[in-house]
Amino acid sequence: MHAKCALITGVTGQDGAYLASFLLERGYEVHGLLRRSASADVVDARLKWLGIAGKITLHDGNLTDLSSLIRVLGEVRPAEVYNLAAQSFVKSSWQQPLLTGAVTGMGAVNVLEAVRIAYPEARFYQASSSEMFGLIQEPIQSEKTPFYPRSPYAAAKLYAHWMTVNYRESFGLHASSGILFNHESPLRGIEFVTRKITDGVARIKLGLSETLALGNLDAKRDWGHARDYVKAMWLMLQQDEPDDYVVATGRTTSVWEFCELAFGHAGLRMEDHVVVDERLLRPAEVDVLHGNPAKAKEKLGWAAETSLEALAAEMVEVDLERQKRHEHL
Ligand code: NAP
Ligand code: G4F
Repeated sequence: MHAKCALITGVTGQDGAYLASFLLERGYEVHGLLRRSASADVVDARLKWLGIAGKITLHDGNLTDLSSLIRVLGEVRPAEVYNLAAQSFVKSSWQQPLLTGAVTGMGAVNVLEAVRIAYPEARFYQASSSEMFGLIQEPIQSEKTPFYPRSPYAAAKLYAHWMTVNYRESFGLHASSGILFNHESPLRGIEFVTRKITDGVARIKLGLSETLALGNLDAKRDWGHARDYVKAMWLMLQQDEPDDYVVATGRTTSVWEFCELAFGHAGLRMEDHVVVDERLLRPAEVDVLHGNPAKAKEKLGWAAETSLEALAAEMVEVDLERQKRHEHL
């Protein structure tokens, strides 16, 4: 039987790596878009960590280059396209607003255009974000909650989100959006707060440093495990009709509380090590995100499987091993 074929943009990122692994386990032929880098030796580190680097066909391309996307879509003719590529770090989006708009916003439209022009039979997934809720308009956010983006990143994601809806309604594409709340893992980029904390805990535990500087400890997020969340992406593309879904755990926790979990797992007290550095505060903060995943549960049969305690423990353990072996990711 011919394997199902999927194309993932952002395959070298956290979610791309877990999704590729998930699809390979289900017998998919997996293709990924790879942007050219002068550091080609490190760019597939996450795929190597999961032991799948040699199992994916990589194609040279960039979200800002429509011609490369049309070429890859035409060559691969995938049944499913997952658009995960983005400038995804919110804080950087104030320093690079135009690049964030070009990649995170217009880049998604380039992928939609490539699908429409080169292979409209493909089902399309857009990586939308809970950041779009920003200055929250309801205490618990669902698909019906109005958006209020608070960063160039969130504004770019909102544009991409509505363009996905528009291509569905205008051209009949099977285009779905997952409004995913924060999800983390040992493959999370080191600049994001959970990974920064678990890496910091490992360094302090091993005597490599004494303090960890953080920004707003009162911010609250609905944190899940990336491994669980890629399954929701796949389930959306298995539905007869395309749609939009909130994907979340339904539990919100402060940065402070995540620190307590991570430091506590290593037998440390966060109060002895965490310092607040005002330079790490953001020009506009998203104070709290708290998702309602009822629709994903009802229509997709999806629910988060990993507790925050288990997630923090896994991340601390992996970072301890990495620091002991002088490995970096
Ligand atoms: P990530 O680790 O930052 O990965 C981003 C990926 O995009 C990387 O593979 C990166 O390639 C690629 N990329 C960046 N610019 C590109 C360009 N111009 N052309 C082609 N590829 C490009 O992000 P993630 O955490 O896996 O998130 C995946 C997606 O979900 C993103 O769109 C993110 O905004 C969205 N999202 C994430 C979360 C979350 O909590 N993780 C929640 C909601 C939505 P390099 O490896 O070369 O840098
Ligand atoms: O880990 P963060 O940088 O993630 P943020 O901004 O919530 O964005 C992530 O989740 C979004 C989904 O809601 C994605 F769309 C996006 O791509 C990304 O994956 O920050 C989380 C919170 C913020 O409130 C931040 O101000 O942690 C706070 N924080 C406190 N100290 C810090 C720090 N964040 C970072 N990165 N570094 C700190 O030192």
